Amino acid sequence: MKDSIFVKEKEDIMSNKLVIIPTYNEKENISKMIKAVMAVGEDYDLLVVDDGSPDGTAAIVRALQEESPSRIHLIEREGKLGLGTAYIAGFKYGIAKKYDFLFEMDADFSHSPDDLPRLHAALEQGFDFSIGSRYVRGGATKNWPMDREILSRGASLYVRMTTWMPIKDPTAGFICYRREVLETLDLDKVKFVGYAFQIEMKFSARSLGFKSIEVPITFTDRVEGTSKMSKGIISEAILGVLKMKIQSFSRSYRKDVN
Ligand SMILES: Nc1nc2c(ncn2[C@@H]2O[C@H](COP(=O)(O)OP(=O)(O)OP(=O)(O)O)[C@@H](O)[C@H]2O)c(=O)[nH]1
Ligand SMILES: [Mg+2]
Repeated sequence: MKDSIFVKEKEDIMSNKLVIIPTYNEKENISKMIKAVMAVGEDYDLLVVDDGSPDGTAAIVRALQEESPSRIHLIEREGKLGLGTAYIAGFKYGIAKKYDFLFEMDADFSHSPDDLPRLHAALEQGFDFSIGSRYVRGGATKNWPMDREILSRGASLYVRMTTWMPIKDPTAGFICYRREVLETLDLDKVKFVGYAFQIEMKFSARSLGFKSIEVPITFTDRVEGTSKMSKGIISEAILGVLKMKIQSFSRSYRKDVN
């Protein structure tokens, strides 16, 4: 009898949330980040998707995994395959393990792990995915150079005009999804790898009728490590987003169910 009560309690505290963090050369940030996510609550597990970082990021994750093997997960890929495909690999992992809520978050502390519960709480009001947003009332950017802020705001305006999405921060990469959204979407058809990946995910989910909400966050420029932002990522977005909108009139985003 005592045993069965114990088993029940264990089930109750089992994690139903998975925070997915893609990494490429984040040795300065990753252990602090893992500890910060672990401290958010027992119901938060973490999955790092590392692309063979030459700086040994994965080895740091493996060492910390020994302390909490059931809560820290790691996918190691051969080389730098891009943020978009890293998240797709993470989503598939989280779906297979039946996590109810899956988060996207950067490793560089631009997104604060302390905001994870607020992103989750927004879904309890009936939304399907929540977006940590810099550009709604209460949101902000901290320590961002003027040129980055202009680029980001310009990109947001361009995306809103092109896609007609009523989202103030369409390139945001701090998200909480209900599992159902990612199960319904055809993840194998997601095309973009960089900035545009974030836009495509929101656009596809909304095209399938899923409801989103923006939650104000303060986005802080990375203090440690180096940015992976490139010109290629920006040019992919400019024409790509326009093409995405045109193609959306004649395609489905739903995964085929046989
Ligand atoms: N697995 C994987 N992770 C990546 C790749 N490119 C970037 N990342 C990670 O994705 C997250 C966001 O990348 P950042 O370099 O911070 O890019 P950014 O936020 O657009 O640029 P900054 O604002 O300059 O930091 C970080 O955790 C990176 O380590 C990639 O090709 N593969
Ligand atoms: Mg960053």
